[in-house]
Amino acid sequence: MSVTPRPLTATIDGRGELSPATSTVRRHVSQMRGMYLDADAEAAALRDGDPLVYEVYQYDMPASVGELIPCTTVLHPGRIGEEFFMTKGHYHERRDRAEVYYGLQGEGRLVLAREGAAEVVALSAGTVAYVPPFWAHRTVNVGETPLVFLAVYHGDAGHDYATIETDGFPRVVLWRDGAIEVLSRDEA
Ligand code: PAN
Ligand code: ZN
Repeated sequence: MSVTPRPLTATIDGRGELSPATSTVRRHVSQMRGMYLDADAEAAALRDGDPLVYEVYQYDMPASVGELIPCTTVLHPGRIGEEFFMTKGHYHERRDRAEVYYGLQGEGRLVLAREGAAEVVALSAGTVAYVPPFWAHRTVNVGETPLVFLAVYHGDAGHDYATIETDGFPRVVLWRDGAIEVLSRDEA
């Protein structure tokens, strides 16, 4: 039985942690096996202490259409080979559910994909980014400090990671020849 939520306020501290939160996710390289282009660099990172890539602090709400779920992501700086640290990325299980991101700290990119189309937009402190219905989304930290953002999405959206684990994203964001490069995955 779902519980009707009460009004809530929460705060986001200086490192991006939402408090109170009812669930926390911490993803290390080992939880993203196969998602980075460079398998040797991934293996080296796993041998070298399996670094923490990102953390998510969420205040869970009932999984129903009228609800909104607030959460923050702290995406650490780093790379696997040339490829910047990134989130796994997902479609919403209910594909027609949109989402809003609000950048709080750091310098990143939001990679969006839908049916072969792809867009990569900048996400930094002060950016409001709209993830439209039906678009897969992943964030990438292209800076040297944590990328922190607030996300708000529908209670019943759900997360489909399996499609991304199989298909990947059509764009990759790399540090190559001293510059941030966005390339088609096939030409990287
Ligand atoms: C975000 C993401 C969060 C972590 O809150 O869930 O940044 O990324 P992954 O879920 O892809 O691991 C969001 O888009 N929620 O719907
Ligand atoms: Zn989402």
